[in-house]
Amino acid sequence: MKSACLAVVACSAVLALTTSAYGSPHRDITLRMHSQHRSGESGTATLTDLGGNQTRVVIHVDSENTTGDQPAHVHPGTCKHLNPIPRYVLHNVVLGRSNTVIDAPMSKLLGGHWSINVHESKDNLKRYVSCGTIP
Ligand SMILES: [Cu+2]
Repeated sequence: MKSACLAVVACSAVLALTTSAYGSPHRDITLRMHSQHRSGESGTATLTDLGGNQTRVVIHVDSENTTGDQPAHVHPGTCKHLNPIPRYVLHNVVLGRSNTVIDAPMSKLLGGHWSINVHESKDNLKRYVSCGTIP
């Protein structure tokens, strides 16, 4: 009798863990990427909850004025008050596109504490060309 009871408790615990990790994925979020320093690189970034503590980040920005690869990151802070030290490295934006899976749960990225930014080039990282605050 006692062992049957323990088995039920164990199963419930496993079920609870599974549900919290994978059971209720967040909806996709699309945010605006704003052009900075007259770059003309505005567009969107879309976050997709992949479960398992992973999130896909897809950037689409206007690439008319760009050449070459542009570094992109998730930084702590809002676009207005950006911490310059990146927390998650995204694939370079090439012709206005970047698509990266990062090891961060979507729940961690929500709440206005993080921003996605694009830099002009690896040789001119200081010039930010596009930014969007994750709502
Ligand atoms: Cu950056």
